[in-house]
Amino acid sequence: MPDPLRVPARPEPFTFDIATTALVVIDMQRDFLLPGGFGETLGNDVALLQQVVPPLAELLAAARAAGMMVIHTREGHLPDLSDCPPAKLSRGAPSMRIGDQGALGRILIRGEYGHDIVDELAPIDGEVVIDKPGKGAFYGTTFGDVLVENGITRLIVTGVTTEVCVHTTVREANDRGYEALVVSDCVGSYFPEFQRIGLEMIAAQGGIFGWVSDSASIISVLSPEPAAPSPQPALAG
Ligand code: TIU
Repeated sequence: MPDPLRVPARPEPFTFDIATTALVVIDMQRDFLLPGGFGETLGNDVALLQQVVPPLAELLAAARAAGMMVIHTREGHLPDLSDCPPAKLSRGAPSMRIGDQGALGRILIRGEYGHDIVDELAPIDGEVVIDKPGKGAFYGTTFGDVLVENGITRLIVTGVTTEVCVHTTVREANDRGYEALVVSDCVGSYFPEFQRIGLEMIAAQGGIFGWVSDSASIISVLSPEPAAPSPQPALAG
């Protein structure tokens, strides 16, 4: 068994093994990131979420290269909305409701163009995609079973939005005994103050429900610089 990897993090370093850790990519869907989707119908500026894509693409590449399990989630509903509670359907004053026809297809409906993950972070063969009706990845899904079946005990959590689906999933994970590291530049919020405070809330009180680090710190332990080659002795000639 190799020594665990150790990442600088708040409130203290986070240690993990590649074999028992999953990179979780939450809801990086067109519906949240692109104009015309669910996020914009709620009145949000989606540009703030798009900043997450480049660092997350780099972290995803490093996790794949290291052989770490990758799990994507997508928030959305069945076409007949039978899995969408009235409280969710009627909440707030969006310009369009879940299920309405928008520029990217029916808003937040499984199988529609807007419901799928942005091209830059598209799942590859062998990666798990969990469709979830709620904000948390555990509620109404097989996510917990997938973690158990694969011997996963620690999660590196990315995606959107920090204070909604990321927080809900990390809190659910913490209550189930998983240790979760949230990657500050690979999670995003429509509200800069929620991004800052949302991350502080996780790491405060001794890491009350998780750890916080950044993608550069994690990539540097997943893909350490190769050791400089030792000088070759000159061949006698
Ligand atoms: N609106 C908002 O901030 N988030 C959501 O509705 N879902 C997720 O966070 N994925």
